[in-house]
Amino acid sequence: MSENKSSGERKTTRLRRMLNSPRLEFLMEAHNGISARIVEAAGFQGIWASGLALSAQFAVRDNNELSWTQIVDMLEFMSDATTIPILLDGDTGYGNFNNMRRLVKKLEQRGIAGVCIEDKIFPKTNSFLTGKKQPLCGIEEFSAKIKAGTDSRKDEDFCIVARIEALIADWGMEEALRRAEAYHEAGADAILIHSKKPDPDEVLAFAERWAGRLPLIIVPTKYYRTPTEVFKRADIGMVIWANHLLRASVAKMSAIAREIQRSETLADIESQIAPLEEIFRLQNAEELAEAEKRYFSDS
Ligand code: SPV
Ligand code: MG
Repeated sequence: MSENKSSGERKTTRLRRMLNSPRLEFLMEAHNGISARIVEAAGFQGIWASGLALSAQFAVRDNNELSWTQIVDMLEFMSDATTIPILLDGDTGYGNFNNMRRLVKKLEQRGIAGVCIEDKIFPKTNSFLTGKKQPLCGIEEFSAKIKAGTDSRKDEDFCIVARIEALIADWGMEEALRRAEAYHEAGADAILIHSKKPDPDEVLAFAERWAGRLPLIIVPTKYYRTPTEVFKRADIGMVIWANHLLRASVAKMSAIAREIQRSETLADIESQIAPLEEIFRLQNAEELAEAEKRYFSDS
């Protein structure tokens, strides 16, 4: 089990505490070791290991093209690089109840604090990709997947979040609420209600009818103009900023690559990028320098 060295509290317990806190809490997306470290350094208390961002940084699609073990391997780097909890965007659990059981076991071994699974069908498609209407998993089958997950965790604070795609898939509010009720019953620790609308109306309507029966998580990627105060008033428990470091890095990398290609010199861009010292700092080079003093007698 993974402990935070400074507080002694397990990462799982920390995430659970965030979910149950009366304050609005925030998770920021990360997709590799260095971005995870940047999230913690910025002051965030938790990390969203985004399926979209993890896929994109390997330049593959958010359609389960990445194998689940490739994801778990990257998560290990992210967890090693940080002391704050990581909630994995676990897509559909990468299969049925049995795959879910194995996923939970492996995530616990790698120090991950929780997993969010969505009620779509493997292989999934990103919720914001337009195209054919997305099918949903049956309520009973998905509830069993949640139960299999909770039954197989060794650490009772490992969090299992149920993500409802009924609004995304245009199945309506009543279906979304029916599903939330069933997933609560199955033992989920929180509900993530997702929406692709440019305003928060349906998420707020859901929150009002859900009435705090379990902590509610939202992902305001599409309704990004909504002031955070609105989420606080609606008693939302957690906001996930789901893909913003990936998008920031793509924008900046593209601009710098174009600039160097055009100008054939580094003279104009040095001041626009992170100094090398910042990279060494993020790699914790200092710790190795200290260790060398301890272990190399001639240094
Ligand atoms: C992700 O970050 O991969 C998510 C959130 O699942 S979304 O892309 O908004 O569906
Ligand atoms: Mg995802």
